[in-house]
Amino acid sequence: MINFQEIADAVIKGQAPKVKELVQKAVDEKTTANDILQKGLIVGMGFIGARFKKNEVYVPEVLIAARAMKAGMEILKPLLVTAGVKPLGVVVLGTVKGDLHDIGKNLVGMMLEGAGFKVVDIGIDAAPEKFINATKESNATVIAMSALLTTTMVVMKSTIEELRKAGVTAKVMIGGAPVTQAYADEIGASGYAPDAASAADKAKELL
Ligand code: B1M
Repeated sequence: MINFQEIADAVIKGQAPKVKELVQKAVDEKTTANDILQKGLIVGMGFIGARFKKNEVYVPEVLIAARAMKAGMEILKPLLVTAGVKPLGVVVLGTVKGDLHDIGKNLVGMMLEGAGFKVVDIGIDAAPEKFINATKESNATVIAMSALLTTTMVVMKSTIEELRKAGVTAKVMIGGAPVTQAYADEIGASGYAPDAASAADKAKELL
C-alpha cells in the first residue's frame, strides 16, 4: 500500500535514492503519476518551501530537497506526458540582460517546478528578445525575471516595455535582492516575491 507521506518525507530529507525507490514502487503498484506528484513530491517540496520562507531551513536544504524531487520526476515525467497531465502553467524564467547571477533564479525555478509549473529557463544575461521568443514559443502565461544588481534591476523596466511592444501579454513577476514591491509597482510588473518559495505562491496567484 502506497504511503504518500513517506515520499514527501524523503523529499524533505533530501533522500534522492529513497525518493526514486518509493516512486518506482508506487508506479509498480499502479498508483497514478499525478497522485504521486501531487500527494507526495509536491507536498514534500511545499513543506520545504514554507520552512525556507520562515528561515527555518536554508539554501542547501532546498537544493538537496529539489534534487530528491528531481529524482522522482525523472520516473514520473514520461508517465505524466503519456497520461496527458497538464502542468499548472508555464513560466518563462530568466536573469535579465547584463546580470550573471543565477543561484536565486535557479532556486525560484526549483520551487516553481516543485509547485507543479513547467519552467522554461532561459538562463542568465537574457535579452528582451529572449524573453519575448521563449514566451511566444511556450505560450507561457507568466514571466519571472531575476536581477541581483542595482545596475541591472533597471533592465527589468525596459524588458517589460519591449515585451509589451512585441504584443506579449503574459503577467510579469520580478525578484532578486535589490528589488522591492514598490519597484514592481513603479515599472508595471504584476507581481513581486521576496524569496523563492513566495515566488511559487505569487505565480499561482497570477495564473
Ligand atoms: Co555578485 N554581487 N557580482 N557575484 N554576488 C552581489 C549581488 C553583491 C550584493 C555583492 C556585494 O557587493 N556585497 C553585489 C551587488 C551590489 C549591487 O548592485 N547593489 C555584487 C556585485 C557588485 C557583483 C559584480 C559587479 C562584481 C564585480 O565583478 N565587480 C559581478 C557582476 C557580474 C554580473 O552579473 N554582470 C558579480 C559577480 C558575481 C559572481 C559571478 C562571482 C557570483 C554569481 C555566481 C552565480 O550566480 N552563478 C556572485 C555572487 C555569488 C554574489 C553574492 C555573494 C551571492 C548572490 C547569491 O547567489 N545569493 C552576492 C552578495 C550576497 O547576496 N550576499 C553578490 C544567494 C541567493 C539564494 O540569493 O540571489 O538573492 P538571491 O536570491 C534570493 C532572492 O533574492 C529571491 O529568491 C532567492 C532565494 O530565496 N529571488 C527571487 C531571486 N530572484 C528572484 C526572482 C523572483 C522572485 C524571487 O521572481 C521572478
